[in-house]
Amino acid sequence: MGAVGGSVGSVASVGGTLSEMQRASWDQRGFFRVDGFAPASTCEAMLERVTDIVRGPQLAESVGVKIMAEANKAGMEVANPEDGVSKIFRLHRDSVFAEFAHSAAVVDLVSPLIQPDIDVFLSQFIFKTAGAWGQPWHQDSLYFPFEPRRPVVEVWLAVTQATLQNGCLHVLPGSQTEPVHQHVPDRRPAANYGYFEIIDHDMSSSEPVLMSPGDLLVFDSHLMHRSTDNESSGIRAAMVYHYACAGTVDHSEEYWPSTNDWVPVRRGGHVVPSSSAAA
Ligand SMILES: O=C(O)CCC(=O)C(=O)O
Repeated sequence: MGAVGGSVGSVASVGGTLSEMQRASWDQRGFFRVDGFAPASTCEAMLERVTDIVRGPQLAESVGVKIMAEANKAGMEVANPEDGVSKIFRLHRDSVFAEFAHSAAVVDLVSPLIQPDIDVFLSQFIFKTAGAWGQPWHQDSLYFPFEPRRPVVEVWLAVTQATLQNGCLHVLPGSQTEPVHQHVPDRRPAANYGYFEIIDHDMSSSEPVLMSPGDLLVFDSHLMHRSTDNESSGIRAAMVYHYACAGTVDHSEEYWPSTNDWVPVRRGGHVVPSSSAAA
């Protein structure tokens, strides 16, 4: 199937069915990747749009985003507003971000993992500019006090290259079978908002996930993962979405106010177009 913007991923799905490789990786390792999923033009459009949003307070307000500052740069003078930003939440009703979230290519990948009807409830653009902190070992379900708790699926799009030096993701294959472990607050002084860390598990068999712009990682909300600090001089950007069952009861508001925003992407076996979902 044509992926977002028309490019063809190396193991892209057809009609909501995972390939054997994808299914085996999902079942055994808790994730799968689709290299070359999105064209360069999609990544460039996302970076351009989010940069406009960060630089334009009125635009940011009209889109309704929530902006999280990069704590490791607090008080520092930065050349551009985005250099001091860690993440931007609530982008999935906006332009290129909505188009991606509702694209048949993405919904097809998520459909075999969540049945029957699906919402996208969380989106984040992670800037991770030079010097930004990584996010310590965690399971996403820590952040999701939902009924039912699962399934929740993350879709992580590399907007730029993700390397060991600039702070790629690392995953612990097989850890999706674990319950949600105890997390302690990120032990770095003045760590980023909401960062918690697993310290009671052996992570020695973890693997780095090196990615090129347009590559996609799809993973389970119990998979243990982290990212390291950006020690390069460039940006390591990613666009992240979370999907769950329509009708999920969400108790997040008291913990993470104004972060989630439930929007239908699949109903009755069909993709819900972004324009009608956002209306
Ligand atoms: O991309 C990163 O640096 C961290 C992302 C992450 O942990 C997540 O998307 O759950």
